[in-house]
Amino acid sequence: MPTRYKFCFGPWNISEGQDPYGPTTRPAQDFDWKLCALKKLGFDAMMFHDDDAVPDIDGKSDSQIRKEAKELKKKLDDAGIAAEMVAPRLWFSPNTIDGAYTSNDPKHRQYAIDRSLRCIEIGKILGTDLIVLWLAREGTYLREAKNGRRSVDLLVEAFDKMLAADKKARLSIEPKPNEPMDHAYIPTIGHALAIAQLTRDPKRVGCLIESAHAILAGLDPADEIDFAMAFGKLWSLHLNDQNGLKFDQDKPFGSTNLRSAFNQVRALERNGYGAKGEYVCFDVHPFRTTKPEHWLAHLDNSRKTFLRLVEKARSYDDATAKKLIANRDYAALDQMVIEHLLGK
Ligand code: XUL
Ligand code: MN
Repeated sequence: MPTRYKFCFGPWNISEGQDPYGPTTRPAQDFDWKLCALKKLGFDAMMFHDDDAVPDIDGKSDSQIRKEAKELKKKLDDAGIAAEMVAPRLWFSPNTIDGAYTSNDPKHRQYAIDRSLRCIEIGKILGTDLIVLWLAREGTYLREAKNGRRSVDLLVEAFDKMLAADKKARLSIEPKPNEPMDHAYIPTIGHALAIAQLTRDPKRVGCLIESAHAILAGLDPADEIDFAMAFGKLWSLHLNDQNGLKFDQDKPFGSTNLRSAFNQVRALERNGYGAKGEYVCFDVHPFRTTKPEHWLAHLDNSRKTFLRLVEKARSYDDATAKKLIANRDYAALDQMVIEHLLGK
């Protein structure tokens, strides 16, 4: 049975256009507007940072957090929208300036763990066991500033505390090789799956692949998908695009390299991604130039491109490809792929 894919994005994907060099270019919209937009576009789920779910989380008590998470759950249920995951935002607070789980300050490491446990509680209330860990500041600007071996131990210690706190929670590590750090400690899927083996419950530590992050690591996102799925550990996905080794661009899926997007879709198809309920999420942003009336196009377009590429993957001439491969005629194979993507 071919997969019927389910789609997802986060409130941060309807962003306002600010960059390090200039202010917003679109007026802010509130959460209800974004949820309504998600529903109108026909998406199935929303992904959350802990403070997307409960704003100003650090200033709130546990009971206040529970109350607000329950209110959000009701809102999502009423809209018929699922919460795909919750991710602790461990890169904004003054307590995470020097990293979170790997900070050199023990008080700050404790903050990161306490906040992660709160995030797991929010996930439980929203009905998701998936906790995404983008380890934004777990790395260095200056290699001598931290001990890399100790940082691995600290990461494992933090993951173990989360796994112990909730026997159902699954940790999905989202690697990114750089930005904001010069070098991150968990830059690739290989690192994420290797560190999983050091934890108290490796079966509950998997990964999330973001196309742009793989490209920034100089890797092919399709190979990363095949690798993670060979371990049964691709639990979420942030499809987008990236033009070379620059800042994290979060372009619409297929915007830079349609052939790479095609190969990512082929990898998802051959591994049965989605069969266990996994969502296809688009971690894409509108261009800064986008007018408010075109604000959702990057999300709608990414899904359209994805679905067109699913058609292309399913109508790919496998029999001819096999013959060309057997004859080592890769020039003809190359042209066959190009013509298939161009259409007749
Ligand atoms: C950062 C990134 C994040 C994570 C969620 O590059 O991709 O938005 O996906 O924390
Ligand atoms: Mn992402």
